[in-house]
Formats: sequence, C-alpha cells, structure tokens
Amino acid sequence: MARRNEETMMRPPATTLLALAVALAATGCPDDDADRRITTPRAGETVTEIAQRRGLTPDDLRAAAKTYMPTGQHDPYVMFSSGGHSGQVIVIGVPSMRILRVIGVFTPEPWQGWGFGSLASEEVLSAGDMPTHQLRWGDTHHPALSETNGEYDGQWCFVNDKANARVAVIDLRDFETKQIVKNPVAINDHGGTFVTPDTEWVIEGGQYATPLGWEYASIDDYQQKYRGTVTMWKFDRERGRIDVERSFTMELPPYWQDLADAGKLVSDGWIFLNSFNTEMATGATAPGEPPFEVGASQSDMDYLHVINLRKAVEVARAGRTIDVRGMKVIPLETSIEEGLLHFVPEPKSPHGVDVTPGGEFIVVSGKLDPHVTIFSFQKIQEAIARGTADRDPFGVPILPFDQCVEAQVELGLGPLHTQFDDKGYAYTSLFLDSAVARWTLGGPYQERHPEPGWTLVQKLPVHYNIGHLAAVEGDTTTPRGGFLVTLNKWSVDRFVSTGPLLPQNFQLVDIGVPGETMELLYDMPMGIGEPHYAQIIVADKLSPWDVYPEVGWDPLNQAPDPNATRQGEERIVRGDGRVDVYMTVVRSRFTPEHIEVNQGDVVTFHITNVERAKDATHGWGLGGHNVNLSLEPGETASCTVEVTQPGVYPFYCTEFCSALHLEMTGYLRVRPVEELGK
Ligand code: K7E
Ligand code: CUA
Repeated sequence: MARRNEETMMRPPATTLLALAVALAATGCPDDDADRRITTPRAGETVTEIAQRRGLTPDDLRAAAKTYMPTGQHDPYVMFSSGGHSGQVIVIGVPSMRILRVIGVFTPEPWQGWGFGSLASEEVLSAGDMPTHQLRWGDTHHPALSETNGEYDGQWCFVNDKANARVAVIDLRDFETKQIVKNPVAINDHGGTFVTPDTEWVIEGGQYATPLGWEYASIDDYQQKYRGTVTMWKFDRERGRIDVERSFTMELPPYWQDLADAGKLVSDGWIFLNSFNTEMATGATAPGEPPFEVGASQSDMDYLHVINLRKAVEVARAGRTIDVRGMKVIPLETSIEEGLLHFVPEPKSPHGVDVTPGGEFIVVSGKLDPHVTIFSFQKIQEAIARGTADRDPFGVPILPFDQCVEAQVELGLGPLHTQFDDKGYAYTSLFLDSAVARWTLGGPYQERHPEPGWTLVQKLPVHYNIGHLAAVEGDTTTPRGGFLVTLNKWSVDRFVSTGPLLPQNFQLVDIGVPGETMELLYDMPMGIGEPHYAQIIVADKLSPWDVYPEVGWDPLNQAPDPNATRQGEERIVRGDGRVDVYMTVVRSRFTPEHIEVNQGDVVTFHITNVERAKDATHGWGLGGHNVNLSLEPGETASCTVEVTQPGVYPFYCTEFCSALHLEMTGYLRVRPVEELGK
C-alpha cells in the first residue's frame, strides 16, 4: 500500500497538470490582494480557476501535487529529526511535512507527561544527571535509526545531547525514551549518534576537548591535560539498553573531533571521525589574542581519524584500559601501539564525514574549502600497510594525503554534509552558498548515471544557510532517493513574521529525476528548537503498537507492571505517612474519585488505563503540584507527590477523551496538620 503511494507520489497525473499549465500560462494573476484571493471563491470553481484566483503558477501546482497527502492518507516516509536545543526528537511525515509527534527525550515534555511527575520518566531523566545536580535540558544533534545489515530496521532510535555528552535510546514500539546515559569521560559531545551496520555499537564522538573525567586543568596546560574522545556504546538489542559495562572510550589528542560515520560493507568494522582545531588554539586567553574563530582556522589541513573499531574492541576486552569514572578508556599510547588510530590530512576545518552506500569512499567537506574530498577506503588500507614515518605531536601516524585521496569535486562555498541516493548521486549542503549540490559518484557507482563520475551536476538554491540534509534512507547501504529535506538554519523572509526569533526552514526537494532536475517543493517552518540532523525511513518498516500489549503495562520495562490495577480492585493503602492509591481510568471516570490524605503524607498514585481502544488516551493532571501523566491505552503509570500544602486539589483528565471528559475528575483533599486527630 505504502509502496503504491511512493510511486504515485513520484508521478502526478501529467494530463491534468498539462491542462493547468496551458490555462495558467494564458492568464496572469487577477489581482495582488492575497487575502481577497483566498476569501472570495466562486461556487463550483475548477482547479484552474482556483489557481488563477490565487496566482499559482504551473510549478506551484506541480509542487503541490507532489507533496499533498489527501485527507486520511498516510505519508510513505517518516523523518526523525533532532530537535536541537528543544532537547527532543521530532517525527515528521514526508512528503507532506506534517509533524506527527514530538518525542520527549532530554527535556521534560508536558503532553507525554515526560518529566512531569511520572516515576518512569524521572528514572530515565535522572540517570542522565550530573552527580551533584539535575540536568533537564539537552541539545539533540544526530538521531540514528537502528540498522540491520546496514539498512534501517525501524526498531530503535538513538540521539545525542551535545551540551552534556549524553545518549538516549528511543524504543520505536511506542516512540518513547527508555534510557539516557551520561558519558563519564566527556562533558560535551558532537559526533553522535552513529550506529554500526548491525547496531552493535553506538558511536559518540567528542567535540570541545576537556580534561578527561570532568576534571579541572588550567588552559595553559591544554596540550598536556586536555583530550578529545570517542565513545563506543555497546547496544544490547535484547534488553533494549546500552550496556555501559561493555562500552569503552578512546582517548584522542585535544583536537576538536566533529562528525563521525561508521564504515559499512567493505569498510565495516572501521570508524571515521573528522576534526578541527588541530591547531590546538586556546582562544583569547588575554585581550588582543586571537579568538578561537581565528586560531582554529590557521592550518590548511586537519585530521580525519581512521579508527579500527574491531581491533579497538579486542584491545578493550583484553583490559588494556584505564578507568575513568567507571568507563574503560583506551589510552592514546595504547591506541598508537596497537595501530588502532591513523590520521589522514583533510582540508580545511571540515564538518561532515559521510561514507558512501557501499562503504568504499569517505566524503569529507571542509567548511573553508570549496571542494568535497573523497577518500578511498582501500587506498587508506594500502597506506596503513605501507606505513608512514610522519607523526602528529602525540605520535599518531599520519598517512600521506595523496595516497588516500580518490577525488576532489569543487562544489561551492561552505560544504557541510553529504547524503546519497539510488542513482549514484551525492548531495552536499553548501552553507555559505545556501544551496544543495548534486554531484556524481565515480567508481562502482559510475554505471548508475549518465554523467562522468566525480562531477558537479546541479546546484539548487535553498532558503537559507543549509546545515544538514536528509535523503530517504540516504545514509544506509540502500538509499531510496525520491525526496531530500534540507535543514536550513535561517528562514529570513519565508514566513509570516513572529517577531525577532525566526523558525528554521525545512525544505522538501524532489530528487527523483536524474540530471539537472532537482526541484524545490515545499517550505516547512520548524519553530521547535534548531534541528541538526534527520534520517528518513520508509514508513512500512515501522511497526509501532496500536495499544500496549496488555492492560497494566509498564512502558519503561516493556513488561506487565506489578502495580497495575484491575477494575474492581481499586484501593487506597495507608501506612506510616505513606499512601498508595491504586486507580483505574476509563471513559469517563477515575476510580477512586475522592482521596483524602494528611498534610505531609507521601502519596503515590498507580494509575492504570484499562482501555483497549486505539487512541483512547487519558491524562492525569493534578493542580498545584506540577504533575501531568499521559496514560495511553493499557498503560500503568505511577507518580509520587509529597503533599506539604493543605487544601483541596482537583485532578482531571487532560486529554479530551469523550463527551463526558469534563466530568472526568476527582479531588485530592489534603487535611491540615491542625485538623489531625479531630
Ligand atoms: Cu549542526 Cu551535524 Cu551538530 Cu552540521 S551539526 S549543521
Ligand atoms: Cu479521559 Cu478526558
């Protein structure tokens, strides 16, 4: 069904469009009063007349026909976008660009009750805290869908928090966050999350070098005491959790590691991580000294880190690690001794690193270089075998650039990130040019397109200052092509003004046709933080639950909840300053509805939604206590409230669930201490 959608989306009915094009070409826009054009339709207007009245061009209608999902129809693709400093993940239908859901991850999210009293969410969120204080904000950058054999399998989604070096695990059976791990070695990160082709490892590369283990060191000791990192988190698919015990970190020189990508197919078992500030600039430590901006951009080359993951796993398992706050860390000397780490010079202050679908090439974009540089995995292997005497100041071997490079393609200004399609094209974002460059891959991809390999084919302007871009399954071993979404940082003039803070602009691009035919289709304002990366999966691969498998389900552990309550067994259990309320929820009542407790009691509510109907979600909001739970069909959720302030607090259902939703309420009455014993 979805496959059929896919195809029809690519081929709008040509005859209708042709007729419209002819009709529209003949007439101009009738007037330029946008409001009147919308609000003065005539009865029985044809599509052509509507288009004329609204001043739509044939191109507008083509674009509309390619993006529009008729009411009730489902998008064939689903995009998982980071939410940037919203700390969340945003799920969007493609090509309609409709937001389907925001997933609460690092930041409390009230609709889902995420971090608003639910004990399960508090357990997940507090696992990501610092030892001394709470963290309730994150900056999500790179979501990674789980893979099997290098293809998305629709089971899990991971995402990193750049601000605090944390990684979250989202279960795609219910699209909820199940785990947050705080990196014990690094305080911030960037090159994560990227998964290996079977999701055995979730990679989290560092960013701004700091002393390992959150220690203090003077900036004067930068080269001695500050270090970069990359962490390999072991994912246990059975348990659906990252296994911290089996994870490890590699100590790296204090360059600022940036993006990472895992090798695949021929390069499976390797990791590529680029870096900037190999100058080891320490910024303006005194007036007049060069700021980071200048100091970190001096050299023409930085270093692509080539890491032998398989061998690193063996070295970590053999115990050749030191312990940093409970994390196994392979010291830099050990990595050099064991040949785990090689550098390849890469131009210049690079940002993106992306491995081609077959794993043969590694595409690097230098922000300050107009080219993308394509390295050959095989050539890198040969250079490693040949050996090199060249070393960085820490003793890391540097392979000769010329021995590793396959091609360079001049694309334009500020290249950042690259995606791939099914036709042997690559797509690179050009931040400074505000454009997407379509260029051809060579080598084994040559036969898929008519143009010569390693050539720029088309540059499509986008609006404006594009960061990442995402093509359908565009970073897997089997990219689908069809659509590309550009994640533009600035929107400037694209939308009705909402004041000085403007949304980002997601633009949908048709990349279904070869040659110079990329077509801009649609602008979607993204007014929820600043997303960085996104991945787009074929919707058919997702198979989330309609309702939880049984009534009384604990979504955190994906198992029956011991505190689940059946209808007829609702009760209030009191003892020693503690009150446990076992409650059920169904349209349209809470049982029990009246709960009387004493000031100072610690009251735990265990609430079970006994509904089996799809979408019969109830909420449980408790006034005056910062509490809101979301109770999806079958779910049991618990929440603990210490009632310090006497009074009468209505609780009510926060989802408009039925005609008698407003009657779905109850009272929590807290008797003041003075009243006790009366
Ligand atoms: Cu914004 Cu991948 Cu964090 Cu580039 S990153 S744009
Ligand atoms: Cu239940 Cu409203």
